[in-house]
Amino acid sequence: MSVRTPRLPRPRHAGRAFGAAAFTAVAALAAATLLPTSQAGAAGTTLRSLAEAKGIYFGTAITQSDLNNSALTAIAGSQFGMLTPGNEMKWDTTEPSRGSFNFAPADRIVSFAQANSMRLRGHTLVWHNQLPSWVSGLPAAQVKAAMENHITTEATHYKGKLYAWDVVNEPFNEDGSFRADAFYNAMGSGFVADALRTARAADPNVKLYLNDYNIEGLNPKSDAMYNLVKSLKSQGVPLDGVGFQAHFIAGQLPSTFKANLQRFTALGVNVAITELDDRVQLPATTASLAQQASDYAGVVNTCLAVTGCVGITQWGVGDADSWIPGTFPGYGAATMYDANYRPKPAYTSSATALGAGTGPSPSPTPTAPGGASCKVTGAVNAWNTGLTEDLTLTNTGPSTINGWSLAFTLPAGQTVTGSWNASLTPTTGQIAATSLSYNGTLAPGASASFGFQATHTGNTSLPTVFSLNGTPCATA
Ligand code: G2I
Repeated sequence: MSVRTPRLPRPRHAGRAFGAAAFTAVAALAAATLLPTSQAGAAGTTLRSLAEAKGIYFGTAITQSDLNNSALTAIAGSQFGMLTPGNEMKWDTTEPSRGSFNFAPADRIVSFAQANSMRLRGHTLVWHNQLPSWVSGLPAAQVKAAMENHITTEATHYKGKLYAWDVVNEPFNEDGSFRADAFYNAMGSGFVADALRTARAADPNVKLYLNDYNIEGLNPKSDAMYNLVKSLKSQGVPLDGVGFQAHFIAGQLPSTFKANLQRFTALGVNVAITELDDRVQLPATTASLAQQASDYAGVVNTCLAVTGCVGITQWGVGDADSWIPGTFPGYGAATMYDANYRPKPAYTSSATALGAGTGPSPSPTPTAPGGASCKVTGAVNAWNTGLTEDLTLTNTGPSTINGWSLAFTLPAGQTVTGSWNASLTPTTGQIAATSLSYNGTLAPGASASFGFQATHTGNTSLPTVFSLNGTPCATA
């Protein structure tokens, strides 16, 4: 898949969508209805829908044991649209002894993501940490083959299922020198290009990332990453993006964050915030949580301001799930949800930065030929043989719509297997999606979001023409 160049106009949404206006509609109804307002944090909106309306994603990380926590999974599955397994795709779990692979724990997280129509970031193929001792104990001459086999086997197992892979994690020391780990010691800095090429050979469509911490601002470590990316791009090595972990301390967002992200996108790669948290000294105070809220808004605003910033992932769902207290004694409360999964000020500030409460975009709504009074926006999330499609219908006319039936043609090979917030019939060809009892009334400017799951035989495109009660709708 080609790299999205930073100069392309929005949308920067990684799924396919119609165009810039695709995400200016009112936030989707779907996910928020799964939670009481107190847990969702904002009635009728979710971080996921708000982020997607801005053309980016909001994600989180969970571990296998988190799947047993219903409060956590309810939030993960509704508020977030991207999921990273916290530990389960790392080498110590996936290949604990040479040639013996175990994907069961990560597969459970992949299933959870698919069940909730979330995309996935794979984390991570090559990393010095959580690396089994059999790898670090190998003679140097055998490390390359072991690394390539590990990447090939794991990336093949998840081929077509992931949005992105953190192919190499944390290759640099703080001074910008390469970390002297098993891979660097055996192969020199060329291990990075070799890892990227091996991953690309295994999965031609997944986005390939390098990921590191303390590279958010301009400093020697981010300079090293910048120079590496520049060199890899000039050699034609497959590389789609750079992940900035963003493990921040409240009040210490680097002032050069935006400028730094922009110098990376200028190299022709995407950037993503991959492990966001913002630790405060314990016990947290009203003031420290207010600072944290301001920091979270700063991160959201920075990503929104940088074309080519595709999304933000928080590391863990709530404060109870965070790695921070265990690693930085005296610090914690680093996420947007408290220990009881109640949204904190950082949740509200993030949602506000994403446009919550501002209603439909004030920009003029494009009109289709023939004076359409509707607009349809959508995005597809596809894997091997399946896809989900999220559609939003907006009433752009002056009168209230009472009951709608949206007609479109499914691309050849797609067969509907399920739907939400609309009834779809038949399952192939010319489809009518009809409103349900609770979403048929659309006042001027109002939207209804619905979607469906389908199987496909290779063509994963969106339908191109939609008509509402017989009149064509604008799509961009
Ligand atoms: O350390 C925070 C993150 C920094 N960037 C890369 C991430 O992959 C990393 O994640 C953390 C996990 O959140 C922790 O859960 O990586 C840690 C290890 O490097 C993970 O901690 C480990 C514990 O150290 C082990 O004792 C434990 O067995 O988690 C393991 C599985 O629960």
